[in-house]
Amino acid sequence: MMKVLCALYAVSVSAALAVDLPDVLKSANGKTVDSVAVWESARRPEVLELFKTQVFGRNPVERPASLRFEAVDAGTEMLEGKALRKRVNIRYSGPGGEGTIRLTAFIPKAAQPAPAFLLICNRPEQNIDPERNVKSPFWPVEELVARGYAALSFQTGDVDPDTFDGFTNGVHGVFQPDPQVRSPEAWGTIAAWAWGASRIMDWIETEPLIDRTRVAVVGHSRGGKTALWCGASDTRFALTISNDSGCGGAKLNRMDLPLSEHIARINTVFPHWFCGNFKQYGDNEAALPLDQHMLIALLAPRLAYVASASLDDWAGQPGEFRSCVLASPVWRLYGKKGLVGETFPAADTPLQEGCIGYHLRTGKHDLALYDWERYMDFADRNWRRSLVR
Ligand code: GTR
Repeated sequence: MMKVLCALYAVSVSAALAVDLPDVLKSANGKTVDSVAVWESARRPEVLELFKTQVFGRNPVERPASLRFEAVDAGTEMLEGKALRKRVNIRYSGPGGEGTIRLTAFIPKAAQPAPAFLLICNRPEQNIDPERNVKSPFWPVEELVARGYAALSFQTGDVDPDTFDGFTNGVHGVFQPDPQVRSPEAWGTIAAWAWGASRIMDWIETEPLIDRTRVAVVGHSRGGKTALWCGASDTRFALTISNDSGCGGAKLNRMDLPLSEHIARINTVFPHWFCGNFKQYGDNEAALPLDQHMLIALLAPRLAYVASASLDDWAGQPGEFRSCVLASPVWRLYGKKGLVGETFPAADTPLQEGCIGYHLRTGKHDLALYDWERYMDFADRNWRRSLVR
């Protein structure tokens, strides 16, 4: 019986793999991209534009002239003196009003300027408790600091509420106050959250205690989709980490994984996450001029990491893995290795040799300490850090 089931699984995975996917190294004009110069001058901008116009939407503004940083806590010793905590209100205004992103940063004393992990927090605020009364594995500040990393986080709801409000609230309302004139290419909520992470990078660039050249952006699930778009559209992030990001994140849209989320469903349940144009691809994946491996390819030649969880079929784990394999040729153009390992790995055996890391954690849809530990291992390895333990 077991053998039959395994055989059936193998058949269904190989059937799911036999899909016709757009080639990341073939331009819309049919030309094969065979050099970094052509990738950077032509194909990469073309792919980035496709994700802007067809998936996440176009931002009306990048760094607004009105952006300012207000120190709420200019530096308090925390974690028994091992870290300095800073809190900053990142404020901006536009034609429709103003907004504030509240940033918390714990910077280790032992390693300054410190490399950093910025968490896009899509879970309730107690997960990122600045006082450390609540210690959630979702943001393990103590462990990050112990390994010499600064831990930064902000709440997605500060940038834009996670509800379909007709794009009147949050940063949408600040910069595009009239939703009546919204184009099908206008930014959705995921793009807005990614924009918020970029504004934090604007602050990092002013902070001498953080090494701006070694900053990772991390997100889980809807936050993972956001991290990928953030890293793709803002090349200041040296490492982009997608944890269980699934549909609209790392998972291939065309791979037929019946237990996983599909475009039609995500657009119905979360009509505010993507741009208007993305709606046309529900139950019509074949019409997409892209697939999600091309989103990961936009991170090259920087570092990328995709993680899945064994019980998280909804995120389509083999589709998340396969995207990493199919994005890898872009790293090879640079003479680097993308993902090292073409076979879907067993649980808890991370693949970390190339510039793309991948692991499948045993367990459910979550951002767990195991995930963070592997992300830090990958950063240690690539940033050639002696372990500060
Ligand atoms: C689910 C959604 C997923 C994922 C998840 C989450 O309901 O279908 O795409 O983003 O939420 O964010 O936890």
